[in-house]
Amino acid sequence: MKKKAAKKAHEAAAANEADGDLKVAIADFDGSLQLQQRLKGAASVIIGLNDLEGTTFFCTPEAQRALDRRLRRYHARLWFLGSGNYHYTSYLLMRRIRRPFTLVLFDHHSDAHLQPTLLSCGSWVAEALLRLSQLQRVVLVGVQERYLEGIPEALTEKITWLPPEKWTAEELVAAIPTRAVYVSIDKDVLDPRWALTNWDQGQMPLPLLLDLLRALARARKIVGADVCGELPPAQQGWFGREVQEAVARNERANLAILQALTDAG
Ligand SMILES: [Mn+2]
Repeated sequence: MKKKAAKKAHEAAAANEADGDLKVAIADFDGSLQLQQRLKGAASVIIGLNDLEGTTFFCTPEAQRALDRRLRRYHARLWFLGSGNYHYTSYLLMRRIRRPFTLVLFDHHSDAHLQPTLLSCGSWVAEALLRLSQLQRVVLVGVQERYLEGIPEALTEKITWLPPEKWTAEELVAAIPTRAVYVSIDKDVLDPRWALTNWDQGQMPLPLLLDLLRALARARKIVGADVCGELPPAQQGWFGREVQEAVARNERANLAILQALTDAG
């Protein structure tokens, strides 16, 4: 009994905190954020996850249960997830939302292709549309048109794709039918000038992304957000100057995104 009550109080305290300042969490799957000292300084918590198996690209059911258990007690509003290989974590975070909401996804890929069995960085949007009853609509910003091919037809009626000429605050807000919004940002949406990831990238300039985020926060209630698209250390090695420069570029983008979401409250 006592234990249960204490746990409840702890959870309530965490929830209250989340309503005030923007709390930032780092889910450290791959060490890709380890060199981003300023970003780490801005985080309330860094959750070590690199001992979990079955989490790269795909998330096995066992890994999903373990991940859920580890993340459950943290109520941050902004999550940094490392490289795009772990983008499916957005699905687990959105599962917590208890009211009708819209997912606004800034990504070069749609992440909406169903895989037969596993949750993955390419399927999580499809899984969310199929399984999360509170998710009313997905708005895709920055997705290249060819990546819309192959999305199951049953899902497309709940997806709005904004072509480049509609990357404006007005068009974006008009596409969102709910007050509550969850924002997910894969930095592969950005032109490589502004960030370097391990996937092919789009052409969005960072200042445009920041403008859209501020407009979103003014017009709607952002109930949660996440950012991925770091360079995975395993693929790059940490010591070259080019890698250092890429990490610095990604950190600048991350801090600017954090700032845009903080300004807006
Ligand atoms: Mn993605």
